[in-house]
Amino acid sequence: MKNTSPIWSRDAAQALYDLPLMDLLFRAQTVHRENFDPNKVQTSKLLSIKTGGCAEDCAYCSQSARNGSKLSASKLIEVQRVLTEARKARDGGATRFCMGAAWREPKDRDMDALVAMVEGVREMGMETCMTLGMLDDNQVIRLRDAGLDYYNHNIDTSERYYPEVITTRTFADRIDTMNRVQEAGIKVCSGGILGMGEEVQDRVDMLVTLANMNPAPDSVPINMLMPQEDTPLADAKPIDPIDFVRVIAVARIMMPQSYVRLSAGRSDMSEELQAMCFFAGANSIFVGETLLTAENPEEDTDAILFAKLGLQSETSVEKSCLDAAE
Ligand code: SAM
Ligand code: DTB
Ligand code: SF4
Repeated sequence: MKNTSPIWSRDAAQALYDLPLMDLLFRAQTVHRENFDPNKVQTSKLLSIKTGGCAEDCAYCSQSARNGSKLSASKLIEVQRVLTEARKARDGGATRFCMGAAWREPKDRDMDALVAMVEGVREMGMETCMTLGMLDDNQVIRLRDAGLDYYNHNIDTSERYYPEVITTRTFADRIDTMNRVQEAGIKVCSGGILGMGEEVQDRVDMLVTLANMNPAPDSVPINMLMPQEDTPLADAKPIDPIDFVRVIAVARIMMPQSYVRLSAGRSDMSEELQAMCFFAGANSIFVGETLLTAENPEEDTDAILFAKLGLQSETSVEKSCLDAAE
């Protein structure tokens, strides 16, 4: 069965993190080659379908109403607008379309529109992903029946550090929604953010939690904090880039069959750092010049990087061949 792997202990995970970098990278690249084509990168496009005014107090987020950010709150956007953006993303080569909403949880009155978005994007031949906050059983079933492929719900950090970052929900709330989604047969996308003032132990613990899910998430986004003005983490000390690479490599080794996504923060990363992340086993990125509200490299910049590194975007056909081979 996919992504079933041994239970990882903290000590074993920490021992990987502490390896000499060359040994860690060699192991990660070896595991990567056993499971994926090392020159292919999956590409996803994000769209914010409801921006700002969020009731949660995530200390990193520009969209929290509690952070006093200047970002104004929007309503859920029209289904047709979503489908227009999805078509553009598909024509630009993205294979997965991720729709994100700044909600604590969706309201039942929004469900018909969300279902129509999933159905419409699927009809275009793209994989669908949503990230809408917490979900109850009914909402999970409706999204599953509409054909939702992935649900993104990040644990963001360790259980220990979680209350330092978010107080309006608990780590356990997060795990509950992930279990509900997984039990309904939707694939889970879950990862976290580095550079929020956490200790190395928190990064390791976060990976242990993810790797020990049964199965591990199919997709693991690793975000580098993009400091947002007017948020409590606006002046957080940036993570050392080599430590960032270590986390990617450890994630690759602990979750050999998951897509590890080099997510937010690429616009502030050098080509060399991104290349090292790909070597460490990252094999997915967000494409397009905006994430949800923050910037991302322009398409031309990514095209130049891919050409320099000899990387290619994974096509939907290749993805379905990989799935069929399992
Ligand atoms: N509201 C939903 C939720 O929190 O689950 C979905 C949207 S939320 C913006 C999705 C994820 O984006 C967060 O869990 C976090 O990991 C990431 N994120 C948000 N702001 C970020 C920032 N400033 N830098 C890096 N990652 C960020
Ligand atoms: C994830 O882990 N990163 C994406 C996606 N999942 C939804 C979001 C990144 C957001 C970066 C900040 C912004 O655009 O506001
Ligand atoms: Fe809201 Fe999600 Fe931002 Fe937290 S991360 S404030 S839940 S939009």
